[in-house]
Amino acid sequence: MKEIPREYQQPCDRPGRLEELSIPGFPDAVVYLPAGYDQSTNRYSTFYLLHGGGGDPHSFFAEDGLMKNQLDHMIAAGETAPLIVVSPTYYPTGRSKEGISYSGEAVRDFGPILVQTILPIVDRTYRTIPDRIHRGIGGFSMGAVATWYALMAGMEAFYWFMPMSGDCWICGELGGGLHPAQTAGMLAAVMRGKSFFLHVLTGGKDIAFPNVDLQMKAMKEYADIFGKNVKYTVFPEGVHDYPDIRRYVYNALPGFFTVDSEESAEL
Ligand code: FER
Repeated sequence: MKEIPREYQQPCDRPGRLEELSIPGFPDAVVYLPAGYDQSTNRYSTFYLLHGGGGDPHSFFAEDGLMKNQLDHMIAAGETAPLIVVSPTYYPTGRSKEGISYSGEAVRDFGPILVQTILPIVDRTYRTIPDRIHRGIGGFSMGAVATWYALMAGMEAFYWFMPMSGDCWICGELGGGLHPAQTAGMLAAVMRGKSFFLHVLTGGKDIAFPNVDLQMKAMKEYADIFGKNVKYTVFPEGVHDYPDIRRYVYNALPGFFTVDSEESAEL
């Protein structure tokens, strides 16, 4: 696991920009547009990045600028091709409830909403490449739980998946840890016969580690489905917080959107 170069914390001389995008029924999403977006007619891959429990679209794109500066530098250095990053929230406008069970319901409901409602809005508003080979999704903690739900609802819409420090709750709260075999079976049923790339990351000192790890061990049983197209990375010192998550994004994003158009024609 590589460290983020220190200078990536500072503003980049080839900066992208952030703007807000309205989504009916939800607070505005934050959208990262790469340097050159406004000066070109290029189309870009899109990565959906989902915040952790209790957070909002500004959790990743906070005023500290760290996530934005990191993306600017990664693109400027050619570590990842220029891309659009969309950070929506799975909490509807005016939510009154709090807590992990409510979050579990919110992320479950969000999977189909993201695929059916939000993707078309993004594809209408921005110069995306609107196919699954150029669409990825990842998130932190409850955002990882949301990523697994989006996968279950949207194998047709996404090719690239990056759940970070969160398990799949299709078999209930903390289900990846409590019901690993059933969870793996449900995922296998949905992903069988599909092309995809799944990079799961977490930390050895992360509160979600046991759940994620049990789920990943159970998924290994399906070697025909979860083979070379699945990567599982555990950062031994990693904890359940945004600084380590930014580091996972730094390490995993260069492996995304790497299938070229010739290959994708066969998929
Ligand atoms: C996990 C997945 C998500 C987990 C915790 C969460 C402890 C989220 C917690 C929260 O948002 O409070 O596997 O393990």
